[in-house]
Amino acid sequence: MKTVYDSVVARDPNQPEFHQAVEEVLDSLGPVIEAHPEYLPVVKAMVEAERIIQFRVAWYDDDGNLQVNRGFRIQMNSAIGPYKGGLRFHPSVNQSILKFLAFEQVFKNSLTQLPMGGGKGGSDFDPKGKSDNEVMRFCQAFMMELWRHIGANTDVPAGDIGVGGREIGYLFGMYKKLQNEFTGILTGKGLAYGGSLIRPQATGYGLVYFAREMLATTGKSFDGATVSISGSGNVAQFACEKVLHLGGKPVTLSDSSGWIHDPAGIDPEKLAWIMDLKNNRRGRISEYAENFDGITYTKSEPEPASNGLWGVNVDIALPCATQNEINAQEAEMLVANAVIAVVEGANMPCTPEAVEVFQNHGVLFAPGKASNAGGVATSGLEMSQNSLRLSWTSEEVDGRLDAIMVNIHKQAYETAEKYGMPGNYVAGANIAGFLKIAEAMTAQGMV
Ligand code: NDP
Ligand code: 2IT
Repeated sequence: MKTVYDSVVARDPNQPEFHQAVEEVLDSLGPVIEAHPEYLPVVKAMVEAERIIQFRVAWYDDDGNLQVNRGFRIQMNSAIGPYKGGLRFHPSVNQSILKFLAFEQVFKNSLTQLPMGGGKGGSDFDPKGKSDNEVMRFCQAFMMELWRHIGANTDVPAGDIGVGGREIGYLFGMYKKLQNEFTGILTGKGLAYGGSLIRPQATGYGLVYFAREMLATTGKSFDGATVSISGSGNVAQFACEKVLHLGGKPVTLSDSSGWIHDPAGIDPEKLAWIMDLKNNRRGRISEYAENFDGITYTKSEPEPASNGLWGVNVDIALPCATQNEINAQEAEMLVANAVIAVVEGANMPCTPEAVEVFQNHGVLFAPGKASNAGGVATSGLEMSQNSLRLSWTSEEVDGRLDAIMVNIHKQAYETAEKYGMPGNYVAGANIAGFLKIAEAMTAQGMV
């Protein structure tokens, strides 16, 4: 394992986020390789992307100036199905970040038990502050290259940071025009053109369903629990909504400029106001403090340091913004306040040192690849509906999502027990996700 890790670092020394994601998985796989030495070659192959596409995205802004961005698609692993995973539009996007996300996606998608391989893509384009027309022109320019690399049976992208319903619509329209085919090549589509009910809610809802299952193992629940949530985008908003459904009290949210603390709790009416602020007006979370009484707003600099958000005394923490947003010191703050559970809504929001703090103090901790899998799982359900040319009801999709999250929890929990690490959801998720891929890759001759 050490040699695999060393070769990953030697090949791409400037990819710290990718190294971090690989190291966490390799640390978990020791007992599996001991039991199945025949799977060592699988590990060696899995850390190398099947294909990486990088391309120029040239577009004109509203002032008529040429803008040039970089576009990517990492096609990481197709052993169990077409590449599947989101697109991220954020100025920080580079190969390291997309490779870490694509690598995690492979395990996550395997855990859903749906036939989806893993991929991720995006651009260093920043949608913030751009007009709708600029976003549209960018999306069209991006798809002018991406379209030749994707397909309903090849690679099916979706949203992630900076890519929501608006962007998916523009991307889908351009694909359809180029390919002259109406097909399920993206998920997270609008309901009017092949989207699935509950897909917008799915990551946040699924996260809370997973957290509910974890809490139940120790006889606890969301009822009456205070909850800190970071981010205020797609995942954070619907995590907040589901926490409210289950009787919890969300007290924080954030964006890249700062965070708010509402000790009285973010109720459904305030959440509706936030959804309008973020999804329609595209405003900043600081406006929440100006609009409601009794709120503290704290600026976060430099991002993504949340500058105290994790110091708020809560029972449950749901980081839903971005990678590495909880470090060891912040984990210590949560532990000092006797946090019961930390459940990752974002991908890799806790540093390895933070995870160690939680595990050493008996805090229930779930890695994003298990707890945020509800989004991609519901994307899988959208793909099924597109293939069937049918639409299921919200109740049907939500019921399937809940069942999938219960099953992922069960797999992670039971696998950790089986391999002698009870309660270690990181090891459980990594091993359970790996075994299915390993079997498929071995059967297919490791091509
Ligand atoms: P959104 O773009 O809808 O929201 C992201 C939120 O996080 C915003 O509030 C944003 O603030 C904040 N944020 C983003 N980057 C930073 C940063 N560098 N520092 C501080 N705050 C930041 O994205 P999603 O809600 O879709 O995604 C959030 C996380 O969940 C990501 O890690 C994503 O990979 C993960 N995820 C998403 C899924 C999905 O279905 N959408 C599925 C599974 C995981 P601001 O607006 O100021 O940038
Ligand atoms: O990180 C993720 O799982 C996502 N951004 C969702 C991917 C998808 O294909 O729905």
